[in-house]
Amino acid sequence: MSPRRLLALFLAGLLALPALRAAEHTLTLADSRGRPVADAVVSLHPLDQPAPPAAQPAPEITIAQRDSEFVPLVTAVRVGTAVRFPNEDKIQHQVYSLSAAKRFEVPLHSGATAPAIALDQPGVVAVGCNIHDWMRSFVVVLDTPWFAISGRDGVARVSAPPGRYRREIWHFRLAAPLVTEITLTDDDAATEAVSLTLRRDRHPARREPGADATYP
Ligand SMILES: [Cu+2]
Repeated sequence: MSPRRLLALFLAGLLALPALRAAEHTLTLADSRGRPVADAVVSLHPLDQPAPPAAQPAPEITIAQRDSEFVPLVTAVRVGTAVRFPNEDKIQHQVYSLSAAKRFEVPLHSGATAPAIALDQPGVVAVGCNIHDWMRSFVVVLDTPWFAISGRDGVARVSAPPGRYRREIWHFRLAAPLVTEITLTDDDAATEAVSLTLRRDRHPARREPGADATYP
């Protein structure tokens, strides 16, 4: 095939792609006192057309155990993603979840020997360690490719094709996800400020070895 014909085919292919347009949806998340809220998951669920199929083969992510903490604290993935739990510590951890979206228990393990867990249903998978009750991590499993996690500045930026969406904002300190219907347009450049009412974090705090709560 001649180079010119190849080029013509390539250009025709480009024109045939319908969903190259993307609108950018930017949110600034703050708590009721105006402080930025990090680790919120913003997801856009299309109302007018089905979400495009997920990538094959399904991607794999890792959540490390490092210095007796899970890293990262919050992850967002698409349904079908697999997660591994490499242990970077010298001590062992026993990773588990009791969440309806995925129940599992990884046996005591060291290094990268833990098997991959397939996240095959949408929902929030809360991960803990049976030995260290302060350790926790959240995996938000989504049936859409359009999502983002807010940074330390509280900003989350999602690119998606123009259209109508159900927007969900999840945070582990929200009593329930905040759900709104939105419409994205090509020239949507506005930043929306959203105030979140966060509950008190009642998770067990970490106690350092040798620390004594009676004598601070
Ligand atoms: Cu542990």
